[in-house]
Amino acid sequence: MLVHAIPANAAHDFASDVRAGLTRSAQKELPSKYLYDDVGSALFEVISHLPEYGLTRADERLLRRHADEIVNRVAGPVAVAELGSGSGRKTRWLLEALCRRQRTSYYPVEISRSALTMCERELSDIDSISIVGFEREYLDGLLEVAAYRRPGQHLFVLFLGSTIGNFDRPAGLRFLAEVRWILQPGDALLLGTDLEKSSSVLLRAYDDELGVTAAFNLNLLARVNHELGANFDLAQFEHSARINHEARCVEMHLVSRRKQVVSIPGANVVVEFQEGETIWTEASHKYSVGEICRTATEAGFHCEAQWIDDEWPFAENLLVAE
Ligand code: AVI
Repeated sequence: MLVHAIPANAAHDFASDVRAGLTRSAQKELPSKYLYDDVGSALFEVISHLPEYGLTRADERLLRRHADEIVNRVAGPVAVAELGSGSGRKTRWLLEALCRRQRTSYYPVEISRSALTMCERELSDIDSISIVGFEREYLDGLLEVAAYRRPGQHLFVLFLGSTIGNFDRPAGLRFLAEVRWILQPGDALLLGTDLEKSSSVLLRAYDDELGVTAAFNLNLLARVNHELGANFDLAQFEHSARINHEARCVEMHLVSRRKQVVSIPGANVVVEFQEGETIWTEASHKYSVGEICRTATEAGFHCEAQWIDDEWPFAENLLVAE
């Protein structure tokens, strides 16, 4: 696989985001995109196999069962761009269905180099596929992919796994509108969205018995230690999953077990934590089926079809650019 590498300012962005997030006078926070260094990506892969976390299996089940139908509803010929490909395991079903119809260029866009490598290992045996990875932020990568478009070719964009849920609702709408702006009429977006479910199911899914999600969350502090020379004592922070009923999401926090001071030389900052104070690291918003179509329409798509899993409430939404 050819990989287009990320521009060199990524380390600087990390340092300034850490500084901005941990020096806020209100709730301290770290952006969830930084959960995915090599260790974080590997831990997320394990989370996707946990019995409590049904999201990835539901996504995969829908793609496996409906791949032909989904692909048949997309006007061709197409090139496929996947925003946040992860390991690529669940994408196989769609790519195999497409490759039965046409030779297919597949462009995974990922900020994690190791995820791109895993993705290529997983998918390169498919007949009639060519893979070019982009180690980029989603929209930057999609802009580059769009520049590769051949005359008469449509783009089929995949945004699976309910990653949209990691944006708050207004940011999710803005993101869809920006994707739409890059696309042309008739291009398609397959959007995977986790649906609303009970608080008890969600709390188990985001605070599993084995502690894998806790390790995934705490690894963010380990990353700040490695990359920015900080002295976070991981034993002095605890993972916590919380339901935010108003925002209809589940949040991950890291709770300081005591009053403590942490220095982060690479971000040029010293941070004080009170006992019980938290760093908010992620929100996973859950959607209703109707809301997804309304949001898509506002962003300039029409909702062509939806497929809903019968074991774990999750929807695959095929959106077509107007
Ligand atoms: C990637 N994203 C959709 C996952 C989610 O469910 O929000 C990340 C995750 N966080 C904790 N467990 C999984």
